[in-house]
Amino acid sequence: MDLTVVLPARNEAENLGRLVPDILATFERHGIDGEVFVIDDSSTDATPDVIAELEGDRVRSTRFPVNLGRAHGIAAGFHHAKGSAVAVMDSDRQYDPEDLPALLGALADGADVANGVRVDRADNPWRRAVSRTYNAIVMRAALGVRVEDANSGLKMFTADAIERMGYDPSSLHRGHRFLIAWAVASDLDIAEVPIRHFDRPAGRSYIKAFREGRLTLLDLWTFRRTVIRDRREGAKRPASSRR
Ligand SMILES: Nc1nc2c(ncn2[C@@H]2O[C@H](COP(=O)(O)OP(=O)(O)OP(=O)(O)O)[C@@H](O)[C@H]2O)c(=O)[nH]1
Ligand SMILES: [Mg+2]
Repeated sequence: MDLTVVLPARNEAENLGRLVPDILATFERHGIDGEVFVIDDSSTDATPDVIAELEGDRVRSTRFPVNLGRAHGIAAGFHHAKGSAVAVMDSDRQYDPEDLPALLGALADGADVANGVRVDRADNPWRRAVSRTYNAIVMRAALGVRVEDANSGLKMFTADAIERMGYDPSSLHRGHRFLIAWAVASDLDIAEVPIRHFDRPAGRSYIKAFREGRLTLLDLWTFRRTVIRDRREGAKRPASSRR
């Protein structure tokens, strides 16, 4: 199978009902042998019913009995994915499935990871400023990650890259914000691909900027002490003793 699209979802009934058929239509149009894997993170709206309607050969899902958060949803998607490439896409319809072929193209050209870069962001100036600060301070200055938009909701990885990353967000509060930093720490080759971005057409965002900022900064500290230190120590060990 060419591609698994992982959709972490919490209370996205209205969006999933449109997004999943749109993704399947993209597969059809571009001759992609693909599947969709939805993680219903203990939604309290009609998300489970919508998923039950959509499920079939090319649509699978899992449901968490308690809310574990987006990063754990992504980790579950990585675990269950069957594709030789795996995309992570927000299920709020702020991204366009028609951008998936360009990301696949970047992997076909040799990248391990294709990171979507929102060229014309539909966010308000405040959100854009928070994001710029995050990219400049957390990603670039503190972690040396030189990508334009580390936090976009559309990214793609080769299955091999996922294996090499060993992504385990359990020590972090907001591990999904560190996916690209994780890839960089794992010495993966990252391509940046321009993508479209839209206003959320339905449902609502649960992001609270200050809480998000505080938890992400705590995570930065943990990330440096755990993931980065482990990789450095792994690199120092003789090759024969590495996993
Ligand atoms: N698995 C899981 N997914 C979640 C959770 N919270 C949000 N999501 C999903 O993560 C994606 C992005 O959520 P949003 O709340 O829109 O966050 P965002 O796009 O970073 O923020 P905005 O820019 O405000 O839209 C959507 O697909 C949500 O359904 C959660 O607790 N668990
Ligand atoms: Mg969103």
